[in-house]
Amino acid sequence: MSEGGEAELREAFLEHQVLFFPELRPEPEEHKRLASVFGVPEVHGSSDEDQREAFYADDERLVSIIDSKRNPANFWHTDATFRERPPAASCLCVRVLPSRGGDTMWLDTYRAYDSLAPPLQALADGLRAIHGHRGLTDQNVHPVVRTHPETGRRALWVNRGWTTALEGVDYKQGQRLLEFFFDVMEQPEYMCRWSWSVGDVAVWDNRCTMHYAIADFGEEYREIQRVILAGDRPV
Ligand SMILES: O=C(O)CCC(=O)C(=O)O
Ligand SMILES: [Fe+2]
Repeated sequence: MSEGGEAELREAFLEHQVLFFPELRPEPEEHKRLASVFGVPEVHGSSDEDQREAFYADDERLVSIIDSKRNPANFWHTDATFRERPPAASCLCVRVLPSRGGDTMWLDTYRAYDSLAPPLQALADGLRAIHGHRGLTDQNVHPVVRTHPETGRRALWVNRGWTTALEGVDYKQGQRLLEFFFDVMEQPEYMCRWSWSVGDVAVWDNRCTMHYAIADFGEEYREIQRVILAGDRPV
């Protein structure tokens, strides 16, 4: 791909937050190359910080192959926010599809922040949240409102999957506030849904989106190939 083409893709990525490449069917090396347009591939989490079991399609362990049945992601989340430096982006190809179902949804967390009245934005701006489940993943504290390092836009940045409490806030009060933020974020108006064909690739920005892998395909097999891209410490 030309340098101009890559710059255009990066621009579209920052503007649209999720990009789709229908039926690209990339081999692992091609997948890594495509993902590299959007950042620096990093090794998939080791099992002690991420429950997922994975096989690797390459020696560097940058391309993982994951069985969706054994590693469901049917909850709203942003990838590995329990890490100190969560992945900036993820690039996914669906290799095996069930006979029906298995769509994925994403939502725009900039719009969730923008929807808050100024006093509620100020409340969110002042809070920090704890991410991760002790014994299962790392634990780290991140701001509830994240400023995107490239666009400068602010996004609500808590998720049902990994955010467990608010720092320095009474536990019960914190749970109510988190529920409020999740409700603000999880609006159909902010969502898109992709019905996969085999070989489709999606790349999304973890700094301003959440996603949900719909687990509606019973006992059927579904397999994904995935590359994650290194990220900054959220500010
Ligand atoms: O399988 C999917 O559609 C998405 C799974 C997921 O959450 C991920 O790969 O980060
Ligand atoms: Fe995910």
